[in-house]
Amino acid sequence: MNKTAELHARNIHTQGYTLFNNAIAPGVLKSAREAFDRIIEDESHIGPARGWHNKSYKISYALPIKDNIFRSLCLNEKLLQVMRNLLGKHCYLGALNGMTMTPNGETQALHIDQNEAISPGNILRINALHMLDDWKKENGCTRIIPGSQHQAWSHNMDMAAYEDKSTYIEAPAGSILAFNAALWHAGSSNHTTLPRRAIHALFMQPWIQPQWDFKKCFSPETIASLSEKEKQLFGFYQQPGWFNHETNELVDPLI
Ligand SMILES: O=C(O)CCC(=O)C(=O)O
Repeated sequence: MNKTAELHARNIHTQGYTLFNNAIAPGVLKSAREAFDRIIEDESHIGPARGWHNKSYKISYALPIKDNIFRSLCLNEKLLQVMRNLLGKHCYLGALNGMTMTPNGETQALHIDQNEAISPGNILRINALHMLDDWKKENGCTRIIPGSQHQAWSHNMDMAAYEDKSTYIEAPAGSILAFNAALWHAGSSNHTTLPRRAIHALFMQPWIQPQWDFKKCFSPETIASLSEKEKQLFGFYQQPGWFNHETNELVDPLI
């Protein structure tokens, strides 16, 4: 890894997060915004009833099956080398969702993005939030509590009591905020008239179950068009090793 990648990895170990600047090419940013807006609009007839559109945000799940731009968005070597360093070379994307904080919406409570309440010293998952807009406190940027990935978390805690420790992550569109999924964080209330958009790319260690089994999500036609890199990224090879009784060979799909 180069020095910059090492610094990102160290930041995630120590403070729980890091920020990549200028990480999304302008053309990709434009296409991702257009595709995301269209998808949110297309789902507006089902979003509220399913809880995807609520008082604080609108969310859309499994984006790579809805537009091809989300197949390539995370094939970003600068990000991937840090993910592989921290999660292992066979790490993969277990979810790729989009979220926008609704104008004049409510704030989210501080939380973590995994079921394991504490995994001291271990990084199981990293959420890489791709910013499609300039992020400011005013438009509901993510807030985090630096170092909180080392503390136990529970649904019963009064999270409002920790708000004074939070840092608002302000950064220009095209940046990526990557954080240990055990870091306490939340989307904040958006006080502007425009949505605040982000694509959440959840990287995980190879032995962890994904949120989405992309092998099942993609159509056979799309699977036929995926590159090897895309298949690896979307977890097509994540399965336990097995013993082939016909050839008496051990088969490890990850090698
Ligand atoms: O988009 C954000 O600001 C963070 C949202 C979040 O933390 C979540 O939905 O789990």
